[in-house]
Amino acid sequence: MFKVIIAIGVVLLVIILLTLFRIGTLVNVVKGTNKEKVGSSNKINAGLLLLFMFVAFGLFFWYSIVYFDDYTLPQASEHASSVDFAFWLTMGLTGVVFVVTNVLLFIFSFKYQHKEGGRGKFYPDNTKLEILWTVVPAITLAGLVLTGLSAWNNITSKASDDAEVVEVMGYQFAWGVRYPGNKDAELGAYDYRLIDASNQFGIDLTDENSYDDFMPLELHLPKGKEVLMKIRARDVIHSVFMPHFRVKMDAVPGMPTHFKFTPNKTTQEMRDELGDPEFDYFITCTEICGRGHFSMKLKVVIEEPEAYEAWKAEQPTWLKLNEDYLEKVPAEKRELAKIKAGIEDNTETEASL
Ligand SMILES: [Cu+2]
Repeated sequence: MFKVIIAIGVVLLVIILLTLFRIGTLVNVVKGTNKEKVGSSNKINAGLLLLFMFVAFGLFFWYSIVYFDDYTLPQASEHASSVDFAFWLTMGLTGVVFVVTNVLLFIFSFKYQHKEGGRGKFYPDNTKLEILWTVVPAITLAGLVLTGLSAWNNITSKASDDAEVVEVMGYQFAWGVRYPGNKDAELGAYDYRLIDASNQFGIDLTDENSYDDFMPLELHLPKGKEVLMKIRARDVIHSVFMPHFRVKMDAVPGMPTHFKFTPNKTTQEMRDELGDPEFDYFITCTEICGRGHFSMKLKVVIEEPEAYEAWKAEQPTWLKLNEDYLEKVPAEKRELAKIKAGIEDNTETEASL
């Protein structure tokens, strides 16, 4: 409330100053003392532009320094350094150009403000200069694009055959994850028309690969192993953001995307590094997707491969937790489904599989 009052006060003050200024100008006109071609507002504007430069750059540097740690989180994946390199190279080059051009912009607008009797210099063209300011940015930008492209290819190229596959789905307002299961390494087929309150992934139960799929409430991944994250969205556009892994990819309904990366620090190692025993990795949503956008956060656990395998083996399949969906499995596949889903603890049948 207090802030609103201050804001209203500032606005009123500006209006009063402007009104006083207008009155002053009108008085001059009436008195006939206003002989200048360009009024004093020209000088004031030039001064205000200079003032704006100091205030804006002050805020720019202040913000960059205060929040520096928030956008330079410690890295936790193998490709993170290539992303950071592309980021800082771009930031460095564009940052320098941004500061130099803007300082000149405001200084020139002050220095070359209108003066009585001042004359402009006629300088129509300079071919050498034009070639220089075309070629240098062209080469620089091509370099930036190539650095970015190489980092992009690194994360979107085909994953190796033994990569850990996990599916992440964004919906209003949470993340769901699906694993291919312990009996086969394939994610089952899906169809958005099969989505209902329990079958949130639209799993197609005519596909044998779906019987052992499981959907835990946390995302677990092994350290040091390539992960292929298959990403989709159920309703609107979301975006997977795992800042420590430098993973960021849009989740678009009807257009599956993917991201390949290798985590290289377990949750415990990161806790030790940060000296924070409470620390957890997370996936968050970085695309404003509606009222509950802020709550789209899912815990990510990175473990040593042995611990990861043990965790995986313990996960109950989705079909086991939703046994009534067995009736959607074609009759001839029902026995197989029960075995793969771990519904019947029948080691004999399992062995004969
Ligand atoms: Cu979202």
